[in-house]
Amino acid sequence: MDRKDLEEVYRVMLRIRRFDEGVTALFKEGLVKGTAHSYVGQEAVAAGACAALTRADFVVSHHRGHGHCIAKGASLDRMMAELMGRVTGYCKGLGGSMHIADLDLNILGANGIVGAGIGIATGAALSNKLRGTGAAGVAFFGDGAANEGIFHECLNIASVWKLPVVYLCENNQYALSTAMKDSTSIDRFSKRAAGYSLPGVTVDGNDVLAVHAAVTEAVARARNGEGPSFIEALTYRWGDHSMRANLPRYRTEAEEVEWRNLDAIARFEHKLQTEHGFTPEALERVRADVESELAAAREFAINSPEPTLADLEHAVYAPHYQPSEPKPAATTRELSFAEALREALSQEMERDPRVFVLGEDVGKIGGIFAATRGLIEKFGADRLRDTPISEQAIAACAVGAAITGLRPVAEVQIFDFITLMMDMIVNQSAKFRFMLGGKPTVPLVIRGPQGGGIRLAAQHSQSLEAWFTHVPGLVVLAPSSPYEAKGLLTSAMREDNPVIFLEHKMLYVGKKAAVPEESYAIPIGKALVKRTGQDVTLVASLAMVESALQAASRLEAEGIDVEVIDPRTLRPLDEDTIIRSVKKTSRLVVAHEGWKRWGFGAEVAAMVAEKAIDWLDAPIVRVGARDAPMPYNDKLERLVIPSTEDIVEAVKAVVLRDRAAVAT
Ligand SMILES: Cc1ncc(C[n+]2csc(CCOP(=O)(O)OP(=O)(O)O)c2C)c(N)n1
Ligand SMILES: [Mg+2]
Repeated sequence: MDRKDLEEVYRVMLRIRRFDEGVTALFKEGLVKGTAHSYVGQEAVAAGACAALTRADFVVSHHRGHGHCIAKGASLDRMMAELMGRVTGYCKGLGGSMHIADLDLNILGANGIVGAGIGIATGAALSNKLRGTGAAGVAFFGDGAANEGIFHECLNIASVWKLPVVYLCENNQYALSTAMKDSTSIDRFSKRAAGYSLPGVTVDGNDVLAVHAAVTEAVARARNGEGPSFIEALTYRWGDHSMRANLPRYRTEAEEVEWRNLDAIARFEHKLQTEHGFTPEALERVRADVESELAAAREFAINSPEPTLADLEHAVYAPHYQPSEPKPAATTRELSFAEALREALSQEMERDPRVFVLGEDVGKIGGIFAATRGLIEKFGADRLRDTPISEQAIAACAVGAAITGLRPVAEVQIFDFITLMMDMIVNQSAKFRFMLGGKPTVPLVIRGPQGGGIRLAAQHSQSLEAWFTHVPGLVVLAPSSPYEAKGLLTSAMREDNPVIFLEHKMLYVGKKAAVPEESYAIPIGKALVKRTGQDVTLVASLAMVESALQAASRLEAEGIDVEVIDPRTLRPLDEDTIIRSVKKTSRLVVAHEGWKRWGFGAEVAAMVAEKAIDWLDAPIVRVGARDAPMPYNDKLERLVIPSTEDIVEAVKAVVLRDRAAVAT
């Protein structure tokens, strides 16, 4: 480092310290609310690491993240405004301390979920590798995060794929109140690196030049295609866990004093003066500059307006992809559900080089349900990525890749395994755009087979759509035929919001159907009236659409005229089409395979009750699975899943009850 660089590193360390000391004071004044986590004591880690990076390199931060942002070049004005919840802040006041990010500076976000950033960084590294940018990045995380499962999944996958990333554990020796010695089976985290064939070192995290040297070497390795490295920086936070925390003591005063005496800034000042010829006046000038920057940041933030409800509403979803409905296709063939999915993937991957697929067994064998079969021959192993059995890492790679310019499609081998991806889907992908003030997009698809009917028992047969339809920020698509499968998957890959794409297993084993040869996209949020009728509206999803149509044919013979609606998109729901139909028929039955209680049908029923109760002539009836896990025994499974007969009975109950009333 030359003199200018050394001065800049010093300036960054001071900025970090004075910023967080200022934030602590503002928190006490009530101008910074909620909570924030001071980085004071750890300045050398962020300053040393980021001095080894270019602007194109990325960092992923964590809850104690102000230092990383400042070191990567974030504006103090906009950071301070964010902490005060102002619209001029990095996240328009929607994210706060734990979510500051600036994708233009390749600061990919702090995180309120311990360990999640390790995953997002792994995905960002994959994206940089696939895009051939030559950039690398640093994942900062604490000693506590190094005991999360995602740490292990990601170090493994990054090592196997030789991703350009540096895992930097800021070991401040405590995770909230829990000391490392009480939570960790080894004395040095760097020893874990060997378990993943990575180089691992422990450095003095209060020596900024030692951190800088270690990260410089690791970044060079990453850029050379040699893969990830692990660095443990030993350090100490001076304050309590958070500004809000008011905890009983869990550290001794002697230990706190010992570490304050190892102050990284005082040590660096000494070095600058004794080894690099800096005068006390030169250092004082930097201090004065930093004080005036901070005063200006405080003023900027205090004088900034607060966000409005419109800022909030705009931030939840990026505009949905909206194609025009396909023209009647010149050529159609009969395709199976899997063939239709495969054709959508193939055509879209040809059209858009940003699309790639990852998941367990999706490459060489093309997925256990064959949705990706044969695609590896066409697109290669980089774009058809077989992964380890690491659902968290798969979902994390999708999130990290989606926020850095790619459009990943992640397969969940069986949908029940999505439980292991929940943080990445619900806390990360669904909220990323929102937490960052409504600017970024998160174009990813998570797809896979769900539902029962093929005797796979309780952990391989669930219909879990209600978990995802409940979450603002997600799009939930539910194809009911090969035609819908191709058209909806094409839209999903062009959509700028995270999509949960549900593929019912019975459709995989169901009939072939006519599918246009050319690429086409079905609009998101648009239901299809599959059959028109006058007596009752029957809303059905996924495999229940076929059952509903069969029920309608049977009921026709009994003089009941059923209108069947397939929402196709469960979220955002096409409420207008359903309401219009109910206003015509005055009766509603909803049929789905998920559990009836607290399910998708409950939402449709409540929505219709709120918007059209005056048009209803009969109570709304829901048909859903019995309130039990899926049994293995085939006769019992058939009793749990709603049958065509169940739908027929429900419709009759609604229509005939009403007719009986009219007759009497
Ligand atoms: C998954 C998850 N578990 C628990 C928490 C609550 N929590 C927030 S920070 C923290 C301690 C984290 O320790 P460490 O990773 O060492 O970071 P440090 O706070 O020491 O910087 C805990 C328990 C959380 N936010 N997320
Ligand atoms: Mg810690």
